[in-house]
Amino acid sequence: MPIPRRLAVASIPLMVIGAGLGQPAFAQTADEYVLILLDHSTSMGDLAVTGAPTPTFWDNAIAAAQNWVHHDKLTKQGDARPSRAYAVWTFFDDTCSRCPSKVCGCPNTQKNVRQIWPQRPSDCAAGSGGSFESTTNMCVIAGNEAGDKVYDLLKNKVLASLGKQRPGTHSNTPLAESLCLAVEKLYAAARHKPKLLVLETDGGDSSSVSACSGYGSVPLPGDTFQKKESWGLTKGSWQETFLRRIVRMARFPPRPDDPRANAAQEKAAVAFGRGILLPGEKLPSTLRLRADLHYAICDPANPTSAPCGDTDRLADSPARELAAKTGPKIPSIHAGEISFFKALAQGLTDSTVREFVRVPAAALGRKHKIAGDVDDSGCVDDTDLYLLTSKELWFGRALPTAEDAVRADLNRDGWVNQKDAAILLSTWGKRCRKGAVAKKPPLPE
Ligand SMILES: [Ca+2]
Repeated sequence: MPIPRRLAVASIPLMVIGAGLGQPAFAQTADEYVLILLDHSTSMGDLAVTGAPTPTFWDNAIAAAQNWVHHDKLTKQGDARPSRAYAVWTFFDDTCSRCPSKVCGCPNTQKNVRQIWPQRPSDCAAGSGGSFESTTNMCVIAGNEAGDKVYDLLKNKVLASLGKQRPGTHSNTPLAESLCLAVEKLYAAARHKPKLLVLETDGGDSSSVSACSGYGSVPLPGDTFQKKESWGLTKGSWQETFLRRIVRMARFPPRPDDPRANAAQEKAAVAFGRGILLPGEKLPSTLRLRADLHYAICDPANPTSAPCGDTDRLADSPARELAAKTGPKIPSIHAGEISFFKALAQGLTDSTVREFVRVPAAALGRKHKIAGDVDDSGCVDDTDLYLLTSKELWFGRALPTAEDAVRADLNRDGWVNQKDAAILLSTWGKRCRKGAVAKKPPLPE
């Protein structure tokens, strides 16, 4: 297999599964179990816009994950909201710690995943709305009013602080392996309860070495699984091996307590029967997927920054030339990966794929005469804050044609969130008549 130039990888030692797989679960107190998996590979640091140094795909991934958490928080009707257990995982990168003298730049050691949050019971203790479930190592957020604070903690503290941790320069993409571990974790946590995997990625599996790994598949006709062997996926592709693992979860239950036993279960599931995915096998009925795909459209006639210009990507075979000087425009994420996630979302209950495609920075946000004056009334006051935090806009996307959202996107990153509210509050009361503005409110959640 070719090695992607930007993701230079030396030989990868036998993987150590483990981090974050949690303990075997018995008591399941939540109605739903949610795992947020954030691809923290080098290429996630690529620009999500052309013409400005930010936002990156990573910034967008964090904002998109915050958007989902906010969405979940708002599912409260009266006092009724499902109680949900959450955990946040990222790809594990310990490159620096394992280098001699902690000098970065040595061969990559990133492999599979680790749990970022919660790490200890106190991580969930925002008021009385959260509790640490020791059997799953997940944070259960209450369905009532008290849970709001924990949703805010997850959204505005945990995810926001992760946003500041830029991907390293030697971080590869163990996507297939991480997907297997994530679904195994959810299955072990709550076999019979609803499970949700939230995935933020730019694709390009480059370093999976477990039984779940493989080459990239060709795209599926119509982005749907076919009723035939391998469901229309390339035999032995990572997409097919991942599916083989998850459709056989009941027959080969994960062993989160024992990495070696778990790897054996993966291997057995993937090899079961004739190995290939069979037409009669079914996707798990209790699993949902929210996949957010972050990518650029690379135009050979108008080359832009990375990932366009890369000589090869490992997600498919043969490797593609994103650096081609001629030819059609192509997405930086492989067509076989977009197609796979779309088919998966179609095949699973209530599942979604969102595509976050690189846009010109100049198209985002609005420069107001007075920073923070969302409605351009000439004064920064509660009307501006009211508009910015309205249910329709708050923590949502702000792309051209959504005029209200674009006006409220003060830092011009394509989102309306706390970063914009902070700008508004920094100019609170500016140019307003004396005594006409209320005391500056706290940063809204
Ligand atoms: Ca913004």
